[in-house]
Amino acid sequence: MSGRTERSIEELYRDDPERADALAFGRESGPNRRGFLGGAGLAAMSAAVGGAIPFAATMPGGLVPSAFAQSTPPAAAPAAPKGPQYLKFPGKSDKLVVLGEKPLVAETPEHLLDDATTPTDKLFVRNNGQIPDEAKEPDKWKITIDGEVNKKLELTLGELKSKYKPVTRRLVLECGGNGRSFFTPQARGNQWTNGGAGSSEWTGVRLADLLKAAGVKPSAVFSGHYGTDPHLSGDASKPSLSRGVPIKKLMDENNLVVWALNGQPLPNIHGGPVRLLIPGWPGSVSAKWLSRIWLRDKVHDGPGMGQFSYRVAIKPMVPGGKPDEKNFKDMESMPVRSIITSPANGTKLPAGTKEVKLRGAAWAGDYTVKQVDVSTDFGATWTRATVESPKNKYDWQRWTASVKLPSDGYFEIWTRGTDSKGTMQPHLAGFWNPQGYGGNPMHRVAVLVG
Ligand SMILES: Nc1nc2c(c(=O)[nH]1)N[C@H]1C(S)=C(S)[C@@H](COP(=O)(O)O)O[C@H]1N2
Ligand SMILES: [Mo]
Repeated sequence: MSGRTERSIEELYRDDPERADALAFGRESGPNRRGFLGGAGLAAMSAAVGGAIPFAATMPGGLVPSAFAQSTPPAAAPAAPKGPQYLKFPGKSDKLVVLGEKPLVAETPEHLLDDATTPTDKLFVRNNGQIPDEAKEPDKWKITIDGEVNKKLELTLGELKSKYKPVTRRLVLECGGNGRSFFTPQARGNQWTNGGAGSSEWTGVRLADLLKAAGVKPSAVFSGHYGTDPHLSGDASKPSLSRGVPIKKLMDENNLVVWALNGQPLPNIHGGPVRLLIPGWPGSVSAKWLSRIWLRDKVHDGPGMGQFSYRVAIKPMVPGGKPDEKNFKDMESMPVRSIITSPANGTKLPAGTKEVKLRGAAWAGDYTVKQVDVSTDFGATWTRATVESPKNKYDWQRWTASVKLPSDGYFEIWTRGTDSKGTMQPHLAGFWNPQGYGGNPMHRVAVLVG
């Protein structure tokens, strides 16, 4: 050992993952490295972070402590990047973490989701294609509702604003792949932790009002949503993404055609001047730069539909195994998820700290969150958090809790949400699928006391 002392395990991993692995596991990084943190490894790690790990005895076998898990590059990655890459984009926080550049994708670290209403600069960004140029005359932006309707509807944004009743709601927008990085083996796609979500104030008109005006025919069973963003290849005839929902979900009165975010005109990067917001389901159905909603007499087949996109296995499959398309169905409601938004992962607290106040958020797709529990001893014992009501349906729920610590040392704080159906967050991302949907294991933050 070098004798250096890091401030936290997180930093140890961030600055020198190879050395951190060598300390913990007694050898270089490798595919089998996950899963065993031996007594010697633990002692080496404690020495390196300058603190004991008091609850090591109850550390579940096979689990990598959160501080490691969150900053260890996937075993299959060719070159370990040295720490996260931060977003540089006008109007967006430079603390968002870039997950992909082409297309541009960036997530919000959990501790930046500490506001009750997610500010626009902190809301995650997910694109599948190119980012279109900003509309010069937003009020002339046109959307069309056609297909299985009595009367094709063509409306400008100006007409939307003047002819229909505007509503403002705080709604969770969450990427279908949120939590993907927690799958083992690694699933295909952007490696989201928990930061592909936020709850902001959205203003627009109810989609249901527009559908009523168009007159939905009984033959309409599904929708297809279109935006104007060019395909990554530059081929303008190919949509970058076009998904849809069954008619029952489409008619939900909580769906909005949106033109403002947190009281300001919807920024171009978030799909301005007009986007769809269909809360509770994968974000991919909430088309940005909305140009058309096509009502169809069969399931939609645009890019992003079918095969393994936004789909989960009907019957559990072997993790990493060969998927059979017939065993897949569209992901609908997002699963229950709770996050700790304060303290941040890797926080160092003064020696002698005996109590830590926690803040967080929890949400559960189409459902509500009925309970949040927190643990400081790897789940051996749990403390009930105080969970607020959502501001309106499809909002997230803020929660607070206070936990006691028995001594100085390294602790992990875990949070576990339970939805209104009684479903809890699991310890691990289960029900593996090739593109990694539905990963919602408990969120864990590491704190070092003293
Ligand atoms: N036209 C269009 N709409 C889109 C996308 C896209 O690539 N093009 N991405 C979708 C996905 S996958 C998500 S998660 C959300 C992200 O919205 P945001 O970038 O405003 O956070 O937009 C959805 N709407
Ligand atoms: Mo997404």
